[in-house]
Amino acid sequence: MDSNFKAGFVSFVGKPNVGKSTLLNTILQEKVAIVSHKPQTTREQMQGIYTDDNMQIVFLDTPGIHKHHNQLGKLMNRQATSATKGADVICLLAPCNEPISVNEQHIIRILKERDTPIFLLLTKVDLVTKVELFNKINEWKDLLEFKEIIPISATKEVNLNILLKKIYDYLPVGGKFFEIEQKSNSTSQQITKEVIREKIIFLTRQEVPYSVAVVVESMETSKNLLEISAVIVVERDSQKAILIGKKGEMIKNIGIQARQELEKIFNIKIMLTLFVKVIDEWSNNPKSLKELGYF
Ligand SMILES: Nc1nc2c(ncn2[C@@H]2O[C@H](COP(=O)(O)OP(=O)(O)OP(=O)(O)O)[C@@H](O)[C@H]2O)c(=O)[nH]1
Ligand SMILES: [Mg+2]
Repeated sequence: MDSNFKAGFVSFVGKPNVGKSTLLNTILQEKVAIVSHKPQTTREQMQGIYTDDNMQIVFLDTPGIHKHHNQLGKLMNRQATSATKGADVICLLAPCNEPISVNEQHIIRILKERDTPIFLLLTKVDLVTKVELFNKINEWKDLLEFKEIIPISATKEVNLNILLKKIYDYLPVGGKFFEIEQKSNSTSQQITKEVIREKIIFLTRQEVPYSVAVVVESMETSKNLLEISAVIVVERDSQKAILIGKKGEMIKNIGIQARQELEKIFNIKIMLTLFVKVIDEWSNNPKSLKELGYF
């Protein structure tokens, strides 16, 4: 093994919608996490693995920390907070184009208790002027003892190499945890569930995405066909009606878009069957949360 090779864990934390999952996908040059313009897209901690000749970084993408109003939100926050423990570097992501929020003040209080090196990544730098960026850095710089403050843009790929170089400096020397070609720790069931959920987030409005859980019931390959059966769980009959849509148009579209993306990911022809089921208040019921795979 090269004696300078380094490997370690880097957590992305921040309020919802700041670009944590987008940054992960861009660094890995592969979509390992779903992304949307709506907050609270990521629900569970997930790992994305970056490997080059000098290092392996296991990134932990986390749900955005927010003021929760149900049991699911509480679990999401717990997932995000636990990702700050055991990391070699914590990256706090905050958007350049928004004022510091109550959620962020809460995150700062949590991070003050950690003795891990913390980087501040000021995201979406493509949306602000130099003066606005300068003011934003001033607003943030004394709130925590940041080892680095790096303005980035995931969509315009600004400063991502600098970020990787700075992370390298803080990683311990050691061998890799995963094979070079492995980019995530997600199972095919998890990928399927997330792709279906992503299509629902894009195709439906208002509160529906927040009341949706997806359970993959079976995945079976026969000859050259992967047959997937999944249940979309919502909380109310009215949401079920929205998901099915007029003459079943909505559920059909969700199915088509999810199938097309999954065929690309798994590189096989897919038959996807979707069912919709109502479980009252599942997002606020610990027993239902467990049954739906949220621990
Ligand atoms: N302009 C601009 N938009 C970005 C950038 N990075 C992310 N976005 C957009 O910001 C939105 C949120 O991105 P996500 O990656 O889902 O954010 P997140 O922090 O993972 O959000 P949660 O999972 O809800 O906590 C999406 O619409 C992205 O396209 C960026 O560098 N520039
Ligand atoms: Mg996310």
